[in-house]
Amino acid sequence: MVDNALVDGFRDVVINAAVQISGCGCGAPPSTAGNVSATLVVADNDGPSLSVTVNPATMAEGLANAGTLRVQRNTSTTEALAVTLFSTDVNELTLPSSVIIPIGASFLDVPITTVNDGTPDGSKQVFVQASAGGFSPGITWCIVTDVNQPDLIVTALSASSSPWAALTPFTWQATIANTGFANSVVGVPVRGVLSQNNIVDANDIVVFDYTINTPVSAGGSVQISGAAIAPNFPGAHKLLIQVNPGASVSELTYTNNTSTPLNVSIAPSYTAMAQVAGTSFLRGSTIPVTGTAQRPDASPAANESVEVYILTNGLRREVLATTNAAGQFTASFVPLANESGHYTVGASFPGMQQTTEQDAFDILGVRINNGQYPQFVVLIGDTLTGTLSVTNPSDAPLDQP
Ligand SMILES: [Ca+2]
Ligand SMILES: [Ca+2]
Ligand SMILES: [Ca+2]
Ligand SMILES: [Ca+2]
Repeated sequence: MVDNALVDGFRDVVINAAVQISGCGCGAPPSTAGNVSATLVVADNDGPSLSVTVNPATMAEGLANAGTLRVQRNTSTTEALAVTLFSTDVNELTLPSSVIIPIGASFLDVPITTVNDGTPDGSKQVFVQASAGGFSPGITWCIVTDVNQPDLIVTALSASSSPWAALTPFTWQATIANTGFANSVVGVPVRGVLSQNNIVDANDIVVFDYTINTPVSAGGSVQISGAAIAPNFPGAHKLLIQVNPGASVSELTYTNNTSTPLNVSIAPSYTAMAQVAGTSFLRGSTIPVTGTAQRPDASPAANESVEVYILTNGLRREVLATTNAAGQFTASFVPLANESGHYTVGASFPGMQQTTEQDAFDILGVRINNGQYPQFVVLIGDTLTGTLSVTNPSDAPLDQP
């Protein structure tokens, strides 16, 4: 859902997916949400609006104080505000039909009552809404269940500060909470991945697999931590951890098992420097490039791939080389037969798209008539007069003998 800073009011959006609600972290139960089409009402939060959150997202049946609905306003608190509350399924969840956010308060916490319906009906999703005249309503979902199962979620994630050097260890810490109604079994898996988005999927790089070696008691939490090796993928990533990634352990909801992403980055495990012997070359020459690669501790980066990049006029070309035991490399840049101009060169860990100039050279040559074959129409015995452009695209003067 996009927060577009416009006063839109209600809009209907047809979705075909499992719904995950950011406010409560809850979603459609797996048994009902597999692949359904539904109309999602997108409420506006620009202008006077109410927002609602339910805590916890999953509640047991038959409790007078099963959880709390927080009703929040985004307007001045100088007056009290009467709010109407609505539950889509009063056989599962009831709320007071109206409440008043008092003067001076921006929100009100309302107790939620869940209903024992006397039938083994599993987990039910209930939609709750708060509305008031002149305000966009607040909407959220929660789950009312009679299933005696755990519900594991990741409530905190941190890691040693990045950039991490590639191929070196980093440490991570997380809190796994159980918001369900039974203790979890021993041995629930936890997976850590590096992702480019906020979802654990097949494109991600798995950085660790961990096993929780204690039960997590209902209503309780455990701290877990470990060390893992930063993979050789320099750049920006999101660290995500997911508890019970394969749904191998039964729990109430599987859509709330992934952590909030933690932005991290990985630095290349070595850097490289390139140089070209000489400053000017004749057209058609192969240009020899040499250099060295080294680790962050200044030791040689032996037997590693190095990308040599050659830049001219916005064109970037790459030549791959491999370092020897002393971290040295050689590469050959073969220009096109007729090209000339000013070139800059550098070397890096492969794939970084670097453009930093480490050395420069010129390929000498002139460009006549802007690269077109000159054509002249002349009569026999006539004298032709005119001009022909001659350009020196290199930075080197062409007045040397
Ligand atoms: Ca029920
Ligand atoms: Ca029931
Ligand atoms: Ca869960
Ligand atoms: Ca991903």
